Amino acid sequence: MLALLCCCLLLAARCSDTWNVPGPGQPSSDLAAQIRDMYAKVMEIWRALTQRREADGGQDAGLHAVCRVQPSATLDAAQPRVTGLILFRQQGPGTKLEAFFDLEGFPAEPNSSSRAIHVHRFGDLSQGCESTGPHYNPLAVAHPQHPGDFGNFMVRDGRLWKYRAGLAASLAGPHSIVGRAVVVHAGEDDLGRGGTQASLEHGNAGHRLACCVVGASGSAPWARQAQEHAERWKRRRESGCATA
Ligand SMILES: [Cu+2]
Ligand SMILES: [Zn+2]
Repeated sequence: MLALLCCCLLLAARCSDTWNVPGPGQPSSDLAAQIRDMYAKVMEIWRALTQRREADGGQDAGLHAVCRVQPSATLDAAQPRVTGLILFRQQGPGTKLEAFFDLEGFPAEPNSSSRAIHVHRFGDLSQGCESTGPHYNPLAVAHPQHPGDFGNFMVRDGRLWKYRAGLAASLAGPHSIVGRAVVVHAGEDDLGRGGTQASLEHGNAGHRLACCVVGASGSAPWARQAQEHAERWKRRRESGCATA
């Protein structure tokens, strides 16, 4: 698209210069006026594209999505209320997905625990996380080869905070996860090694604590999270140095 615009710009600029003063055998002033109009329109489209890129965060023109995690509506009172944010970025179609997971509300156990997170088929929270259906499985393969099998995440002091890259899910194309649900489970994913049919369907990850629907977004939430992530790592490094 941009390459085409560049060609049009060069052609229009060249024609506009050449035909400003019509001479013998040169196109009429009508044609010159049409070319100048075309040039002006191309410039207008170019400016609009540039402004849109700037409004969308400048250099980061990839695909983005957000998922605001809420406790399942069908949880009983004894279950932890997990909330937070999951952000996705994909630099372009065909590239691997990156994600920030930032969740809190898990029991603050003395030892860290491991919780499974997956993409489920439906973005339907009408019956809490139960109505999100099975794992999203567009290629009819076994767990944990589903595109949204994000695996296990360590929870420390009731908090899950992780950046992951190289994820197989996509925000574009026929297997896009936009509009589908992300589910946070109470237990650990056995990654298909449980020796049962259930293990090959969902990894025996326990009941559904919390979930959200993936929605397309601009790049601003990702940029904020990336900055916060960098600051947290800096604080961790500094506190590590101070105690070393
Ligand atoms: Cu799941
Ligand atoms: Zn799965």
